[in-house]
Amino acid sequence: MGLLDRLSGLLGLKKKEVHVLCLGLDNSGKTTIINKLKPSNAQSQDIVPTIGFSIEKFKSSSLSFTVFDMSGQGRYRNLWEHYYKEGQAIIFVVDSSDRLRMVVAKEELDTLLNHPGTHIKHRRIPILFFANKMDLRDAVTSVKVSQLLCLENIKDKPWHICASDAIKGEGLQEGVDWLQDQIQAVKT
Ligand SMILES: Nc1nc2c(ncn2[C@@H]2O[C@H](COP(=O)(O)OP(=O)(O)OP(=O)(O)O)[C@@H](O)[C@H]2O)c(=O)[nH]1
Ligand SMILES: [Mg+2]
Repeated sequence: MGLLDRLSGLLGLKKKEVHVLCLGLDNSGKTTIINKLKPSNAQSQDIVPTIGFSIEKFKSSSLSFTVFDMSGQGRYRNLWEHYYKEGQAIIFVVDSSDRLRMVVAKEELDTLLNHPGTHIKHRRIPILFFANKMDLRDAVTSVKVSQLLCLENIKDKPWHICASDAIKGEGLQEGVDWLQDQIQAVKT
C-alpha cells in the first residue's frame, strides 16, 4: 500500500471496497460496460470475448468496485457459481436486441436466483440489470426486457433495470448510482 493510500485511509477519505459479479450471456456487453466505467485513460480500446473471467476495478463517487467480469459463453457459465460468495452485488447484462436468446438469458437468471447454495438465495443482494445495446434497431425497451425476464417476480432482492448503450456510455452512470445507494443502505 502506498503512502497516499495509507494517508487517505487514516483520514477516512479512502473509498469503501465492494465486490460485484458481472453476469449475462456472451456478447451482451459486460466487458464493454465495465471498461466504460473506468477513467478514460485506463480504458482498453480493444474489447475481446472474455476467457473464463477477469478482475476489473472502477470507482464511483464513494465506492471502489472490484468486478468479477465473467465470461458468458456457455462453456464457462458453470464458473459463475464459484464466485457467488464473493459478490456483494450483481450486475446482470442483457443484449436487448437479441430476442432469440432472451429466453436463454432468463434461464440463466432463474438458475442464478434459485441456486441451491446460500450465497444468492438467502441474501438481499442488489441486482442491477442493464438492458444494453439500446442503440440497435432491433432492441426492445427496458420495460419489455423486464417483462421477458419476469423481473417483477423478484420479491426478495432489490433490483433495478437501466437501458444502456455501452459504446456511448449512456445509462451506465444511472445504474452505478443506484447500485452505490443500495450497497450503502446495507452497510449503514
Ligand atoms: N451496438 C452496441 N454494441 C455493443 C454495446 N455493448 C457492447 N457492444 C458490442 O458487443 C460485443 C460484445 O461485447 P463484450 O463487452 O465483449 O460482451 P461480453 O458480455 O463481455 O461477452 P463475453 O465476454 O463473451 O461474455 C462487442 O463487439 C461490443 O462492441 C452496445 O451498447 N451497443
Ligand atoms: Mg466479456
